[in-house]
Amino acid sequence: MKVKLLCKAALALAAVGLFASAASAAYKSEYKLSVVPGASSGWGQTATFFADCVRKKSNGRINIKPYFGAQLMAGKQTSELLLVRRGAIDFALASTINWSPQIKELNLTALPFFIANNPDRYKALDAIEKGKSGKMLEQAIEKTGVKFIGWSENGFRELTTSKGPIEKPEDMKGMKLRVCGTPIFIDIFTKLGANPQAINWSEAVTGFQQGIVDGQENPTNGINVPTKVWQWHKYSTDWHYMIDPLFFTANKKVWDEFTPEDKELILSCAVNAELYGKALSRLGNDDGSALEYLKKIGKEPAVTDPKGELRKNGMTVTEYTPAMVKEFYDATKSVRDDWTKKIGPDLVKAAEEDMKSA
Ligand code: X2X
Repeated sequence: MKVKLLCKAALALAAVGLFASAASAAYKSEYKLSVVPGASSGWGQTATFFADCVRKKSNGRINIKPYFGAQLMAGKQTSELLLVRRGAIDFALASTINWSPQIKELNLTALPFFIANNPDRYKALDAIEKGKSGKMLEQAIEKTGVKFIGWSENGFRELTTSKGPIEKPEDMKGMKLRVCGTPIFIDIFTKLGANPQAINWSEAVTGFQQGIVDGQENPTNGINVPTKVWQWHKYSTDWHYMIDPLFFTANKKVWDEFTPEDKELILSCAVNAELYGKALSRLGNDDGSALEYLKKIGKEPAVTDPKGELRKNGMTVTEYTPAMVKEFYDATKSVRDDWTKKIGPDLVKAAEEDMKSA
């Protein structure tokens, strides 16, 4: 009897072993991770951090390779969702901005001055991501047939211009500004009297060199400092008008092929990558805890004062007071009203409630 039981147990163990090795044998030799900007951006560094973590924890069994500069979609950043769904891309560290043309709910964090109008904008954002509205966003992403893995952050988007400074809505009149090809941006800047030009990021930098626009908007830490924006622009308007949360995502079939243990492993790396990515994004904008965290994990960056870096390179940085934000908040009311209808009033209301609880 005992022998029989032992035999059965051994057979069962062998079956599990076979199954597990069959599953990992089926793994691809490389998983492609899509990233829109370059490797030195905060976004790019977060993607590398995640891929390294997964490779290390899996002893090299799971090899995720970041592809920077939107190269997996030939520069067309708003095609990323389609390519992840089709399986041409396995993983993406995606931006809400680039996926919002297809997933209208993702315009929530692009509502102008919606989050910036809170006393603590990072707390407000975290409350959204952890709250009911965050769940609704995750569901909207997964409804398209991809796996949501976890949040990260490109950062609050600040305006950099060759003309300036911009202190009130009137100062924006006629400014030719590069934006990405996402409709809400056109509405915001048109409403403010500027002249928005939709250009993919892959072509934008050459455009800045050629001076085809007067400015652009992107996060200071994540993009503006790494691209040395001072080469083209002399003013940074720190109005925090919207934030660009990033999220790790995977093709559903690719995800489903991982064993439960490997899914856990990947999810745990995403948790660490979120902490790392947020620290990079918030460095110099918080009470010092971002820098402390980066030091603790041995990842202190070369530039620890990104705003100071802009000033050091000759830029005028205009840091908005709540009263200045309020003026822009009022000036963009009709855009928030229109887009609330498109995004879904229930989601916007849930986000307002989440932010109140922050
Ligand atoms: O295109 C941009 O500005 C960028 C790099 O921030 C995004 O992909 C949203």
